[in-house]
Amino acid sequence: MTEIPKNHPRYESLMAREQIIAGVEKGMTSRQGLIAQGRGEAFDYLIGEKTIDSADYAEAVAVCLLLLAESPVISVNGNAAALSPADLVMLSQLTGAKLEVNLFHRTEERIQKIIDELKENGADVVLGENAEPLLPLDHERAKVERVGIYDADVIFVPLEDGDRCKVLADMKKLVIAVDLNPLSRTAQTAHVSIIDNLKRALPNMIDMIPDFKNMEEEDLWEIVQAYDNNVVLMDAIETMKENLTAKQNEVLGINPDENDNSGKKEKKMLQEANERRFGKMQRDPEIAKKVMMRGGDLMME
Ligand code: PTJ
Repeated sequence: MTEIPKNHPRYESLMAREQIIAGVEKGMTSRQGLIAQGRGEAFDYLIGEKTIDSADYAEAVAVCLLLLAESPVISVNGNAAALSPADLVMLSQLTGAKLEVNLFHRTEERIQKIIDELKENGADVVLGENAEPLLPLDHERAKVERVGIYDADVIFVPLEDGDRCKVLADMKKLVIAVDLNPLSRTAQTAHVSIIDNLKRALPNMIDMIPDFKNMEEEDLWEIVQAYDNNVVLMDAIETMKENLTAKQNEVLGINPDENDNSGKKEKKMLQEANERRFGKMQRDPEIAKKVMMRGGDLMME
């Protein structure tokens, strides 16, 4: 494992990478999981690498749902097991949700290794070994345990890959997804979409549990019923747009406060900034060619 200094500005993100790599080395996480992590990192960067208020709200609603459920299940894949094994076990113990390993790139060896990891982190029972193809899907995620995901009323699915989420929703189960990509099929299909990093979402949810545990069921239902997932998705997308605009302004040296409301000034400044950056290139076709070729090299690297 590469030693990451604690004061590195991207410490958390680099540590998560190391955890995923360790998961692959242990045989728990798939190699495809490395790619999924990279995709998550990109969206985390856009959201500002923090839990935004709407995600915090979705996390609270998720806790309420898990506490209200009669047979809640936490579905665990190779990435989740590598990133947050102890927190997954803790969430399961505090909400009474069962843990079930369910994999897209399923091998019995990986199932066993993930079960062992969760047990090493304090879990008593972990489902997944006795899975049958009970879901109407043409891939390995179809395999679930009858006493687990198949019979569950509320399912927590971190880092899902889309189509199972839809199948579960079609089976009238309530699905809580954790996915940093608000545009993914999972995020668009789940009933509660937590647009946050699993590594931040889980401890935050665990912290909230004591407060909600003391509440009456009807008050918990009230919170759940007032929830609108579209607002949460919209807020995440808006936040990403705002962060991108702020970055663009920073790069182009634009002070948005100086702009008039019509946006004309901003447009002109953008145009000027673009001319400054690309003007020389446009005037000199030879430089333009070189830059384009360099771009091609970069893309291939
Ligand atoms: O362990 P397996 O065999 O079940 O395979 C698991 C992976 C994750 C490889 C599989 O489910 C997969 O390919 O997933 P996708 O389609 O890449 O989707 C993963 C989603 O999770 C993407 O939308 C990522 O943005 C998101 N994501 C990645 N890391 C995190 C994350 N969301 C929250 N927290 C993260 N740390």
